[in-house]
Amino acid sequence: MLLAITIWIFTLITVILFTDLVPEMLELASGQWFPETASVHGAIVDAQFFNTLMVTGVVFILAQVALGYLVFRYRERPGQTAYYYHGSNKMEWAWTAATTVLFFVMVSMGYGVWLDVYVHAAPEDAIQIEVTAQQFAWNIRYPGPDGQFGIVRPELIDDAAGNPLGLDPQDPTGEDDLVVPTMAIPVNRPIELILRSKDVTHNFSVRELRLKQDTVPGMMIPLRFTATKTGKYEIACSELCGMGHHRMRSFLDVLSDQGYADWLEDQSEF
Ligand SMILES: [Cu+2]
Repeated sequence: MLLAITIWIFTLITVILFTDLVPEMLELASGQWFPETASVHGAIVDAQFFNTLMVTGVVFILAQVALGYLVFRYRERPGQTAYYYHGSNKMEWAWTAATTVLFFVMVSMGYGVWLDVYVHAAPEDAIQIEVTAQQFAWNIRYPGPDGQFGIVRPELIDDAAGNPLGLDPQDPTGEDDLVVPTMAIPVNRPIELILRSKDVTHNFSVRELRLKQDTVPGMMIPLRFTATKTGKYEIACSELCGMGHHRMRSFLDVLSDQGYADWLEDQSEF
């Protein structure tokens, strides 16, 4: 009896902790869980997260209530002895099927966002930006006015000489390439990032954009999004990548169209 009640009480406490109620009472800011979203797909990701939490929450509560009930129902009583029961194949089929259906329904709800970020080609007017991670910095490259990235050669990489990507000076398309340590983009414009890494696996992550993607040596991984709010957001490396991992960060400035144009002009003056 005591065990059954304990199970129910723990269930209740868990549910309360997961709602906004108690964190607010404890004066933890209710928005502490997620920073406000700043991208088109971010709102959908949040909705998906919320729906998943609701569905799993309901299943969790039902399962715990049933567990407590069974503990209570089959408690020790005089004259009652335990016996072996193989279980029900029918029931096992039923809940396995139910879980499978639930899983596929939830996957299909989030699938569109996944396709937009990783699979569907970016719109024509998307701005392409290359992001190359290295221990322990981010190199952000813009193709410049010609819209084309210059050729890079690994053997030409020379951090000390200011050529961290190994840009080939023989290649004219690379002459106007802009390589900077922080990223700036215009608001409400589709962006296509191309993620690369020079050494080990890093992870490009911006919380407000709801983006988190590994950068893998030897791979060019596309990441497409549209920022919806101007502001300054942290770009953090979210993959433990070595001793300096903690200081591997940069910033993303989401600017107005004019602000972005001004920023580009400022950069090319160097
Ligand atoms: Cu890193």
